[in-house]
Parts: sequence; C-alpha cells; structure tokens
Amino acid sequence: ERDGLQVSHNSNTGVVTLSMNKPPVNSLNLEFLQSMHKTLGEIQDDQDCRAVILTSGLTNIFCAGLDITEMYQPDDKRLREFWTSLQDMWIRLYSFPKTTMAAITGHSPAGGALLAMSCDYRVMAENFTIGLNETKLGIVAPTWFIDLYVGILGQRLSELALQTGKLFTSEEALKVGLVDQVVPLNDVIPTVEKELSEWKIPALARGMTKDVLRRIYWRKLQETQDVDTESFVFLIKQEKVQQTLGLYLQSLKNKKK
Ligand code: CO8
Repeated sequence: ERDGLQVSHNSNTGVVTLSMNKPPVNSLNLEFLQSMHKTLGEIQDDQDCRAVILTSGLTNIFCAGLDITEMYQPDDKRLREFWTSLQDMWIRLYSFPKTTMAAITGHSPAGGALLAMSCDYRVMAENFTIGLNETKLGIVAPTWFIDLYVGILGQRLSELALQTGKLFTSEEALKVGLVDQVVPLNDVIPTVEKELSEWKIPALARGMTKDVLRRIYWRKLQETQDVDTESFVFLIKQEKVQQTLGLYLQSLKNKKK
C-alpha cells in the first residue's frame, strides 16, 4: 500500500491487481495521478506480470473522476501540472502493452469512466453509474476523452450522451457496449479473473495489435500536449465555469444535509 494505491501480485497467474484506495471517492488529484503514473510504470517493467486488474478498494466507488477541487479556484502552476499529470498517466494506461481489465466495483463518472474505457475489458457491478457527465459540471470533455467514447459508443450515441452529460446505469452501459459484462458486486473480481484466464493469446501479437489500434489516439495527444493543456486552462479560468464548478461542489456537500 503506497500513496492510495494497493498493488498485489499473484505469482501463479502473473496478474497484478492495482486497487485505488484513496477515500472518500478515489478522486484524481495531482499527487494521486503522479502515483498512478509511477506505479503503472513499475508494473510495466515487471517481467513477471502479464496482466493488470484495475479496481477500487472503496465501497460503492470505482473512481469519482478528476478532483474538482483541483479545478476550482486553482493555482495556475499547479493547474498545469495537474493536467499534464493526467495526460501522462492516461497515455501510459491507454498504451499499456500488457492486458488491462477494469473491475468496476462502484460509480465511475467522468475521469473514472476514462480509466475504465482505457482498459482492454470492463466488468461492472450491478446498480452503479458510468459515463462522461462533464457538461453537467459546466465543463467540456477533452477531445481525447471524446475519441474514446465515440470509438466505443459510435457517433450518434456519443452526441446524445455527451451533450446531456448522461450517466449510464450498469445495465444501460452493458446494452450500449460501454462495459462488457455486468454481474453482482461480489462476482466482479472472479469474473475478471476468469476472463483473463481465457485470454491465452501470444503476448507479442496481442500487444502489437493493441498498439496498432490505439497509437493514433495517444500519439495525437502526445503531439499536442501543450495546446491541450492551454485549452484546458483557458476553459477552467472562465468565470462562468468557476461559478458552475463552485455550485456543483456545493451541491455534492449539501447532499448530506
Ligand atoms: N472531486 C472532489 N471531491 C469529490 C468528488 C470529486 N470528483 N466527488 C466527490 N467528492 C467529495 C464530496 O464533495 C464529498 O466531500 P465532503 O465529504 O467534504 O462533503 C465526498 O467526496 C464524498 O462524496 P459524496 O458524499 O457525494 O459520496 P457518495 O458516495 O454519496 O457519492 C459519487 C459518490 C457518486 C462519486 C458522488 O460524489 C459524485 O457524483 N461525485 C462527482 C463526480 C463527478 O461528477 N466527477 C466529475 C469530475 S470532472 C472529470 O473527471 C473530467 C473533467 C474533464 C476535464 C474538463 C476540461 C475542462
């Protein structure tokens, strides 16, 4: 256990389970993104690892997405660093040469959905939600989030879901192909493990095929990282955006009262 991440290695199967464990909701702040980036790098270099299960150690939450407090009334330098860390972490996860499967054991909005969509296979527990709900917060999902969505859902469904900031229930997500299986909560990990055991595919061929399919997307971001950061910063600094983010944060806090 280190920096909100728990890594466990099964030496029989070569499967590493990477469990996000940052209460209360696994929100992705600067430090957490950096630690995910670093840990993924270590797993990538681990010769004994052939596949990764990305999951959560928290009840009811896979990942609540980007930490909204990083974007609300931000410090300029930190805001840029935050976004660059997200870009770097995403490039690493999306281009990961080993098999990656998401065990979605709770809600998975926005950046949480991005993590899940970047894996090769997704198993989700019943009765949670997943999707890119950015417009509901008054912000815009970046092109590279949208590219992933379109690749999975197709143009028409993406247009509808992205504009309305729709969160799909697990059952809806299964129907539209956003996740590959929906099972009771306790069956999520065993189902992923079973699926992995069935992926007995020569690693080099599988890895190269994944690379062919994915490299245009992560390279596109890699080549435009600075521009992408500037447009993120520009949007976040809009007064209207700040107001909406503030209200959204407040509404999360008021829920309890
Ligand atoms: N960031 C920061 N804090 C959060 C976040 C978050 N994403 N989500 C929840 N929290 C906080 C809450 O404010 C609350 O704080 P406190 O205890 O101080 O009141 C605490 O975490 C617990 O939250 P809840 O009480 O709401 O916990 P629940 O278990 O009832 O619900 C949910 C969990 C479903 C995850 C719920 O908290 C939720 O819906 N959160 C918001 C999720 C969301 O909309 N995330 C989107 C973030 S934006 C993003 O990821 C992509 C941005 C793309 C870039 C845009 C470019 C401009």
